[in-house]
Amino acid sequence: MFNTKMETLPREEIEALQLRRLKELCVRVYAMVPFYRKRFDEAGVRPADIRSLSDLKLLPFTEKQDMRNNYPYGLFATPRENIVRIHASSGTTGRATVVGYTARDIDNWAESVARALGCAEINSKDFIHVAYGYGLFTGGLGLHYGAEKLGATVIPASGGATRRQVQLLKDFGATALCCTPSYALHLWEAGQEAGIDFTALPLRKGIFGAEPWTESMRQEIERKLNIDALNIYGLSEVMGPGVAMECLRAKNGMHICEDQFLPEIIDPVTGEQLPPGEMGELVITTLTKEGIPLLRYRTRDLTSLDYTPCLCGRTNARIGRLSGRSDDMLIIRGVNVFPQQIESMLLENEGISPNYLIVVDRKDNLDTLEIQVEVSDAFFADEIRKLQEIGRAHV
Ligand code: DLL
Repeated sequence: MFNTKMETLPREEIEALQLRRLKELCVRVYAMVPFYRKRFDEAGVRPADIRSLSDLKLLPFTEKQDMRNNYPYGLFATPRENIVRIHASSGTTGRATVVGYTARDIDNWAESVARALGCAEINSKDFIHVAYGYGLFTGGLGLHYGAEKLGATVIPASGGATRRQVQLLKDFGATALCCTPSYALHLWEAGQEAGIDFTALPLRKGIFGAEPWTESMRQEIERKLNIDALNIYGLSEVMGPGVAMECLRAKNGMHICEDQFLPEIIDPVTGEQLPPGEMGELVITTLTKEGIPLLRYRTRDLTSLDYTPCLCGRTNARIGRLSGRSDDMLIIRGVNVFPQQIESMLLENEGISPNYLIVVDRKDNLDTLEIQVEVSDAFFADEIRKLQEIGRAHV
């Protein structure tokens, strides 16, 4: 297992560490990020007012929109030359949320992913097939660096080319698979077509996340692939995968890396903190990040916090399986999609009315998204004009 110390600290020690890091964080963002200085000043709070973890509620929230308003680098808390990596997640109108990592951020991230893999009882002897996309999305590179940190062997397959992936799983003998849960089932189906029997492969564990999934889907994956299927959570704004991870022992909630991420659950309407066990919106404060630290980031993910002892011996709090979002974001094949993105594309086309229907379905275990639109006469006139022009061009 990896760095069990941080995973098994007594509660008073975790909280003492969190408080020390929270105080430092407030001082740093107040000094380095004009956005936060303004927010502190507006709320009449000074970094020195944070004397206990319960003072967290005095601090302002950060929202996805704040990141967009400060696109691309406005929330960075360190000079740009210290940033060694950029990731981004999709935005509504072309403005992505951009995150920058210092070398230490990358190292801390790798450590939290290595710990996540440790939760799955994966070790340096494992062969880890990473089929999350590599690129601006944090899934591929996040799992990659974590697996390397653990000393395991990484197979950086990335997304797509499904038939080939199935062949690689067989030929390279991966023992662990990292991808979205729906893609795991899609791989299984491709295996069926190619005559590759997953139950005969050395594959034993799956690290699945980046999209919502259910207990019954877990059972289906475990049965079809003959593996243990475990839930991993994360979001690019906060870091990427590895913010929380389920342990193999209990398979009951995802342990948060509490030395790096301070969790709260709030009522999404009033913003009030809710007690452990109550369902609400997950809010995370990053305790170690240098590139783009975030105070009380509203994830919009709905879950609850559990501080009761876990069978595995880890003392870190757990979040339950995510049960939806408090906004209207959709996750299609692991990609975050906002209806507003679709709307702004539609509005660019003359003759298409702003009334539309988004139909989300799942076919062959892959999400599909269909957009039904209303078109006006202008659209047809345009189309006919275009056809006439094309016709003329061909004469
Ligand atoms: O999806 C990071 C990630 C990569 C997590 C690989 C796990 C594995 P984003 O693209 O920023 O980052 O999307 C983050 O995805 O706010 C949730 O709504 C959703 N999500 C992530 N993990 C889970 C999960 C990555 N285990 C958004 N269950 C989050 C349900 C999840 N939803």
